[in-house]
Amino acid sequence: MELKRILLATGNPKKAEEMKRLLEAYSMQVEVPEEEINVEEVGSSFLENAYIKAQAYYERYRMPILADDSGLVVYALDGYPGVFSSRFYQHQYGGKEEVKTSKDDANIRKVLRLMQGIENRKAKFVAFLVLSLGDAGCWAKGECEGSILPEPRGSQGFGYDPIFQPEGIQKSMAQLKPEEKDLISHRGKAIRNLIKILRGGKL
Ligand code: ITT
Repeated sequence: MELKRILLATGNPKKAEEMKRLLEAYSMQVEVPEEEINVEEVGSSFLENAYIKAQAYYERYRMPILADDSGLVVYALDGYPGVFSSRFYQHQYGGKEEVKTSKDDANIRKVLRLMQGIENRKAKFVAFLVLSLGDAGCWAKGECEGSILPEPRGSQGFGYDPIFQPEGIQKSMAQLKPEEKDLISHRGKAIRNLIKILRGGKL
C-alpha cells in the first residue's frame, strides 16, 4: 500500500522530528497535529498505548495516523521505566525525583540513582508504532539493546539518550549525529519494519 500523507499522533516535538526525518526518506508527507490531544496512556504495554494514541488522533483528524509509544527498559529495574518512561520521575517505583531543570533531567537522575551500585547495567530502548487508517491498520516494533552509563554524556537527541550506550558503540546515544542514531535506534528500526509491511502489500 502506498501512503502519501500521514499525521503523527505525538505531542513530543523531539520524537516528531525523528519520525518526520525517518519517514521523509520514503517520500512521505508528514504532518504534526495543530493541537496536541491529551490522551490518557492507561495501557499496560507499549503496543496498547500506541493504539490508544492512534485511535484518539484518528477520531479527531480522520486521516492516516501514526502513533509511537516508546521507552527505556532497564533489566535490573524490573523493566522500569518501561511504559512510564516519560514521567518516571513522578512514579512511585524507586521514589519520586524532584524536577529542577527539565523532566528529562529528573528522569535521568532517577535512573542513575536507582542504578547506583548495580552491576548489571543492561537496558534497551523499545518503540511500538501503530498506523491507523480507521477501517484498517497495522503495527511495527523496533528495539535497540545497550547499557546505562554511569553519568550523562552528549546533548543530541532527547529523553534518556545521554545515559544510554548502544551495544557495540563507544558513545552515548546523545553523542551520535541524528543520522547515526536513526541507523541503530529503536524508532529507526520500527519505521523500517513498518515500511516493509506497507511495501509488502500486507495492508
Ligand atoms: P507522546 O505520547 O505525545 O508521543 P511522550 O514523550 O509522552 O510523547 P511516550 O509516552 O511514548 O511519549 O514516552 C516516551 C518516553 O520514552 C520519552 O518521553 C523518553 O523519555 C523515552 N524515550 C523514547 N524514545 C526515546 C529516545 O529515542 N531517546 C531517549 N528517550 C526516549
